[in-house]
Amino acid sequence: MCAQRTTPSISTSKHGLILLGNSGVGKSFIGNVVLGRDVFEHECSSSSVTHETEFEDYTVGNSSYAVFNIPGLIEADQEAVDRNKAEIYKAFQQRPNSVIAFVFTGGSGGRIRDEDVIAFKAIHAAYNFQSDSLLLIVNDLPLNRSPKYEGATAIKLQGLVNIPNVRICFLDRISQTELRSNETKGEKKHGLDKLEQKLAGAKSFLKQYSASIEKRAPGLGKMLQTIPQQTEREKMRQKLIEAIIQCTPHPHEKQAEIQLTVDELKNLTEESKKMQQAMEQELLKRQTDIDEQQKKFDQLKQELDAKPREIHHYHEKIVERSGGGICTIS
Ligand SMILES: Nc1nc2c(ncn2[C@@H]2O[C@H](COP(=O)(O)OP(=O)(O)O)[C@@H](O)[C@H]2O)c(=O)[nH]1
Ligand SMILES: [Mg+2]
Repeated sequence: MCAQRTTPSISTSKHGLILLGNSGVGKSFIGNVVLGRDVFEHECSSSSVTHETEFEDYTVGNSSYAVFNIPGLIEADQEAVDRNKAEIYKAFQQRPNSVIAFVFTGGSGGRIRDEDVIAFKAIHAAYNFQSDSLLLIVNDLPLNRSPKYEGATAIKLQGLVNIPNVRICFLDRISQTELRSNETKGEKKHGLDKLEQKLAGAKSFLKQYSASIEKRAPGLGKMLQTIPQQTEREKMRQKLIEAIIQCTPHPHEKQAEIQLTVDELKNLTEESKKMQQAMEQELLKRQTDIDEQQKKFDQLKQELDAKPREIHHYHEKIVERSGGGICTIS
């Protein structure tokens, strides 16, 4: 049985956001951040928390799209791997027309893990992802990483997955206190998130208030305006949604079964290690490319930091994109 958060009879979504990746990389957590509420169970454990494919509709006005929470792929025993494959197939059957976000963990000091590359390649070989509808996410990155980390890793990942110019989104590690949403788990809301509505109202009030203060006490009003800081989660959500709306959902048809057996893992890992070493060597010769890529990521970060937007801006933007956007109902 496929567990579904949104009852199919209620679901209005035709498109989906399918979050893939190994167990523990942060898929459920990222799904919750995108949805703006804690719907999916996420936990730190050696065995995976998500065993069955489930989805939750994210509604924007009259339109919605399904955010999928799927088990990881690689596990210690073959039976579990095969069960996971079946759960992955279910998501593609339910919403073939989707954006695919594949999550790598950056939690091991920013290093790209071989098992993540292996899982990506196995699923990619079965579905032949188009770069337009694909987003790679590197999650849980240490804040003290090298200033050229994104530039170098973007080039490395493109080489490892063999997809030139694939979209990549790098996510900072969120502090423990912000891992849970302020919302009660499972609480379902419609339209704008209540919390965001309140925040938007408070921000707008503060803007007017600080403008009037600024007239009387120059400097003080400006200071007041900068007080409502975005939380780490809000920043993460903004970055994620910015990246997701750049993607266009494409129909995905299974071209072949996902080929992955536990017995093959050792050899595949050796192969991946060799490839990573070769990429490291290549990176030494590509400093100019790394700098160029890094500039793009720094620029994006600056833009997001300078202009934090409320999430309803994206709702408008997504609705505006009718015809090609992820949330469009045709
Ligand atoms: N501190 C921290 N923990 C994270 C972050 N992203 C994910 N996690 C944790 O990593 C663990 C696995 O996440 P989960 O979403 O369950 O992974 P999944 O198996 O891919 O769905 C959970 O304990 C998350 O709270 C992050 O940015 N910061
Ligand atoms: Mg999960």
